[in-house]
Amino acid sequence: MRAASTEKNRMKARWQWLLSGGLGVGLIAGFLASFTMLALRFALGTPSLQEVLTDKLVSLMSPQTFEFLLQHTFHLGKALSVLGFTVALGIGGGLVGLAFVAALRQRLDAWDQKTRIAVGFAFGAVLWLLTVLVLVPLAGGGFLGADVPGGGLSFLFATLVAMVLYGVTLAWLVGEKKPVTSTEGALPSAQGMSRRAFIKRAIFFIVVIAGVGFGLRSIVSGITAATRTAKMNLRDAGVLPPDVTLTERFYVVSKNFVDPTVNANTWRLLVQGMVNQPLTLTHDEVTAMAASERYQTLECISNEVGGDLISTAKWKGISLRGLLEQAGLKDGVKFIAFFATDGYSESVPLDVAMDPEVLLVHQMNGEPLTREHGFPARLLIPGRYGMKNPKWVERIEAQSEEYTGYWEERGWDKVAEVRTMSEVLAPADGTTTTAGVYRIGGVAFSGAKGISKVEFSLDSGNTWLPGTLKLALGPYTWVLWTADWTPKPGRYKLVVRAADGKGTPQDPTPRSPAPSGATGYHSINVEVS
Ligand SMILES: Nc1nc2c(c(=O)[nH]1)N[C@H]1C(S)=C(S)[C@@H](COP(=O)(O)O)O[C@H]1N2
Ligand SMILES: [Mo]
Repeated sequence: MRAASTEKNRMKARWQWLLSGGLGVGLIAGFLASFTMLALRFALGTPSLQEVLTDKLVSLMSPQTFEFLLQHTFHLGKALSVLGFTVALGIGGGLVGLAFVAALRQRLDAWDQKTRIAVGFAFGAVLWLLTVLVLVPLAGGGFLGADVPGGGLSFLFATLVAMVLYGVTLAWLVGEKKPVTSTEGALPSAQGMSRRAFIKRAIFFIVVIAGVGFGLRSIVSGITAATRTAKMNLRDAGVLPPDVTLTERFYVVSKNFVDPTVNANTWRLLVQGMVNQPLTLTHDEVTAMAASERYQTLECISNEVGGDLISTAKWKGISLRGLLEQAGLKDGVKFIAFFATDGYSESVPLDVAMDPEVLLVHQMNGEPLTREHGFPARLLIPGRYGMKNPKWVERIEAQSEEYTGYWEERGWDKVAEVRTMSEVLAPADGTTTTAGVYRIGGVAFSGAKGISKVEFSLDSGNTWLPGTLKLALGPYTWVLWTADWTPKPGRYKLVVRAADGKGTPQDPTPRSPAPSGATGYHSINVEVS
């Protein structure tokens, strides 16, 4: 009877130990490792495993889902996904810890601390190999992280540090939590702790605090940056925007959790592939080349009807054609591909690339490009949606085959020609005012096709009146339109439509942005009392 209950208690103790010793310790080690991975992301500038996994998640989304997220919480979504994977890796660490202890239970008791730490080190190294040989390739990061943008050795190093930290912490803490079966197995008392043991502990706690602290900091800064972009007030409600958008109010779209910070001193522009003379240009060389300046509007292909992912700037840069001619194209070149620091890529057929109007720009509104708009250089192509204008360009490659770019691979239109659009921005949708004289207006854009006409309707599209067009700043910019309106009291649905330079009317069929850009007329509701 007594023996049976002792046996029961021992079983219970074992299970408790397994849970607290395996799962609990695994969770501590797991979270420590995943936070450390994030912390190293900022120290080394290499994307974390969490970002590689987030990229995979983004690439699995249909253009529709992606488009939906972009309109709502994409910027925050990327940060939340990184946070989610951080938690998932921590929990994964807990489960692996449980398995580790269950498998090695007997032996763990026999090993001394040194042996356990050595085993933990080896275990961490095995987990690292599994990560870079299996998990990362499955997540699209390539064998040994070869395709992790800006990754390379620092990515391997960061993941190795995190995994070894995990293994060692796990094996070490498991020993500390050995079940107390007799007095000799009890935890050493504080006075009994040797100087060396104390120092080891102190070092461990410093690592924990640094790892978790910096990891938390990077999550907070990622989320703060994301929230800032998501909340960016791109334009003032109810007023006509200026012809040229201030750089700080120019819309920002990127696939990244953290955008690359490129060092101008070490940056090189490579022109390679099927060329006679590959080029390697420094930042000084690129900015010293003959440049041209022009105004151009960019619009994201994900911009909804009436959306604000559209802005205009004055850009300055060098001719892509000039670069390609300097390198000398070989026979058989059909496509020019562009590769960016963040792993983004794009391509255009040769004839498009040879259009003398295609620029590699390094200035925006009279200043060097800002980081979020692609410092030090980005492509500027007339008539195409934003996605065809890669930022942070570092390599241009002449190829004989069609190359599928980042968003095209995820289902978006490979030509991505801007569809004619128009918006009514003044007054704001849902405005209630009193009778008076109003100037209404908005913008119209067709990429490189020009705008010949904007019309608006005050009666849901039954009758149309001409808007007045302001002279465009250039052939590739939006056009501001206005009209004077002296309404009588009532409810109005204001609708707008445009026609391109050839008079081709804007497509009235409502279509969401994915996969080739939104169509349909923009309208707003106004009440005049
Ligand atoms: N390297 C790189 N270039 C990129 C992207 C990106 O994620 N990475 N996003 C593209 C998309 S979808 C758009 S709409 C434009 C946005 O440019 P902007 O942020 O300067 O407005 O950049 C394009 N170029
Ligand atoms: Mo975009």
